[in-house]
Amino acid sequence: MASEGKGREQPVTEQANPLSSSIDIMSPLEMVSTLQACDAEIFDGWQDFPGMFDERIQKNLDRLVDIANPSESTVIFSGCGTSGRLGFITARTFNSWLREQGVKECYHSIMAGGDKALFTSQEAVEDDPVLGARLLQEAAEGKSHVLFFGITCGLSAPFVAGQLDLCLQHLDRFTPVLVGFNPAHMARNMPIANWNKTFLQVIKDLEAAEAKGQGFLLNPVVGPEQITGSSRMKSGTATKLLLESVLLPAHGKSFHQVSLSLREGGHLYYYSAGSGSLGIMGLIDASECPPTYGASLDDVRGFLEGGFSTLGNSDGDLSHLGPHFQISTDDFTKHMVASLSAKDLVIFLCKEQVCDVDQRIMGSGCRIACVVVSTSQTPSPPGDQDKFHVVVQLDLSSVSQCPVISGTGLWKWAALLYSELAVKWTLNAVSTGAHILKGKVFNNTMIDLKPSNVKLFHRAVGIIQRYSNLPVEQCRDYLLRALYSTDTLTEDIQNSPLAQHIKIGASKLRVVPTALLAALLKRPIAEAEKILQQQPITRQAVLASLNQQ
Ligand code: S6P
Repeated sequence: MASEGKGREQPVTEQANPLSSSIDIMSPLEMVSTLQACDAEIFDGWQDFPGMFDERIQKNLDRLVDIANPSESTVIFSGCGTSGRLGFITARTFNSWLREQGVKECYHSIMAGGDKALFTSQEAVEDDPVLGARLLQEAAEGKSHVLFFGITCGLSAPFVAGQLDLCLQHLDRFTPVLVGFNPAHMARNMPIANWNKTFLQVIKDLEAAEAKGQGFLLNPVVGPEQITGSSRMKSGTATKLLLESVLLPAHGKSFHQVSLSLREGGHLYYYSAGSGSLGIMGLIDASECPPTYGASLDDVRGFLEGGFSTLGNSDGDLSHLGPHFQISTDDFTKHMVASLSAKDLVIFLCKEQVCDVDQRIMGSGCRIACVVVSTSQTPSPPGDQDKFHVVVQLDLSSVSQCPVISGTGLWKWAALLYSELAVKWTLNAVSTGAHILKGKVFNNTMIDLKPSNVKLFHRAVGIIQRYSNLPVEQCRDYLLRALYSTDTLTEDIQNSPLAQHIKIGASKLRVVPTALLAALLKRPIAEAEKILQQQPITRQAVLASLNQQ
């Protein structure tokens, strides 16, 4: 069976970053500097690969600024997981800008898995190229020209491949842009179920279109992630920067303006107090924790003042789908406050000054922190900071001096985008640190991922292989044994389609650590499960087991 990267170079987005190889044993302060050092590679580049400032990338950005004329074109963003969410928030922000100018909205976003995937991960949809193409076709209906941004950090999502392929078949109507962070030759070259092309083949067609100015590949290399494969981090940031690097000047031209809580079994809540899209960054960050760290839907959650009406999603209020779709701060007060305990941490996201805190939250004994983003040059009164255990001030006022954005009217929007980025960095650091402290990371690899789609299944096999050095077939067997909690892989299991394994992988806990431990110790699965029950911190369990051998 083919495996991710077998016989080929590992894509950069799947490699381990040498700078963070000891992040699992760092102090929180060291963790933050390590996250920062890795983030610096977004701008400084990585090895000899073409980075953000590469001539081809810059030329493509310039061309796209010309094409993305908001009064003339329709712009559609699409992606899976973080990539889809960042497309959503970009469309949302730039549509409000257009509304404010009295111009018809031109931005749309497609999120694999629909609106509910904005804050609960729906990983399996990522593998469906036919669905991707169908949704794009529907979104593009009646439009004469569509500028399509397909976002897939790993150059791997079949959902996006299907859409790019549709565009490439109809270059008279579509201009496809692929946003991702691997060199083209590292794109995934594995057969895609129910389809006749690999991602690499689609990229070859896109490169041919690029040569004729009919398509674009925006794929600067920004180096491996802080936590291996966690593309929500650097790749997510770079996605946001690339999209905004096109749209901010395009708009300017058109309008002539220029975890400790988690470790103790508690919860982390982001509470957005009137901070609009900053609260959406909280929802996005929270939604990433289940697929990235195998966290439960309750571990990290985001709440937004105004709920769905602030979110502005196309399907409207989804709160009837269940408690995890109840996302307003009113829902938080109604349903969550009663169960808050001293183990929980509530982080308030505020603009300009710290916000008021409901007495019931204060009285619950939970820990409260505040992230305040200020962009104004006239500082607001600080507010009552004493009630918070920690206040993090993100002062962005000096960015307004930057000559590129000092023109009339542009600063307001640039300030919003910078604020979102600053909040993204801060919350990514908080949730990453919390999960490291909870023991989800070994060296800088998240080993407790859920094998819930094809990419994650192969990544799981790769993790077991990296640390056990066993042949890939044996690693796959260990993964199956852990998935089915058995040491006997019957013909039935062996012959089941990958989709069946993935279905189980979506709900089962600690599959990869169990498989890895069993592989390292050559012990039965039941024994590995027992060891991990006694010592849930994965590195300690692995090291203790190795020491005892
Ligand atoms: C990654 C995140 C995932 C990815 C999704 C899309 O930290 O958990 O949800 O965003 O799998 O990946 P890609 O490579 O197509 O952008």
